[in-house]
Amino acid sequence: MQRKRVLRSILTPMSLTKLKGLRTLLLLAPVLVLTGCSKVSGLGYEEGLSSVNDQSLSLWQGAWITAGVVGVITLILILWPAVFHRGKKDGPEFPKQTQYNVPIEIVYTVIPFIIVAVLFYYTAKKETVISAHTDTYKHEITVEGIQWSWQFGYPEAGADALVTGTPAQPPVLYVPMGEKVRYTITSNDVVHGFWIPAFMIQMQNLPGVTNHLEFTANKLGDFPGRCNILCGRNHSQMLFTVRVVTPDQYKAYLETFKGSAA
Ligand SMILES: [Cu+2]
Repeated sequence: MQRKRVLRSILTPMSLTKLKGLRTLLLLAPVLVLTGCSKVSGLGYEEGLSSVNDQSLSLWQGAWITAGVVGVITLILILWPAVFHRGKKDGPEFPKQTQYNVPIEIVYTVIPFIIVAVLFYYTAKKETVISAHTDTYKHEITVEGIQWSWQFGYPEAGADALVTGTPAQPPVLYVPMGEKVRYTITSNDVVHGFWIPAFMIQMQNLPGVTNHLEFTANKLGDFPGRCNILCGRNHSQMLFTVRVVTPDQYKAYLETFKGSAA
């Protein structure tokens, strides 16, 4: 009895609570939606850095917008009963319990299925473009993962045109701007992950498997590269730098190997 009296004193009249709750929800929803939209500039990624960004950025943004909309709707659905279905002054201790409501159960099964299906469709569509193998690439570069660094090879400059890094001296991967490169991705020992965060790419270096990835870097500059598969003790030191240079500078870089071999 004592507890009921305390509860009654806390509860304001239902009509007032309803109005206040509705006002809060109406104010909250656009604020959440707008803060979500203003962030969708790149969400940590830059536009146009590589041919992969051209595909992945809209997918990344779209997934976040979807998550934002779902999040806002979910929040409203959580707050709604808390605000509008509070215990009534003289109501029973428990509200009406609803079970086995088939239409509601169908709705909350079908909606997530549609969300997953839409995300899957766009992901598969982009992935097909990103991982496509063509014969229109201009250059070839080999990327071998080794515990715990990288070996980059430039077959155009000869079989010996190899750059091998160490954890103490991370290697530099030279890439020509605006020209498509086909990367051959292999491993010398365990599974590694060739990852250039800014370019939105990652592909695993698998022992005994040869992977290929084709993309074009479209902005000059240095970009950090990483291994993103836990591959052993010095995994965190498997760093490299991607240096995007002009096609002429790239040609000159390849010449340095020929010079040293002669
Ligand atoms: Cu690794």
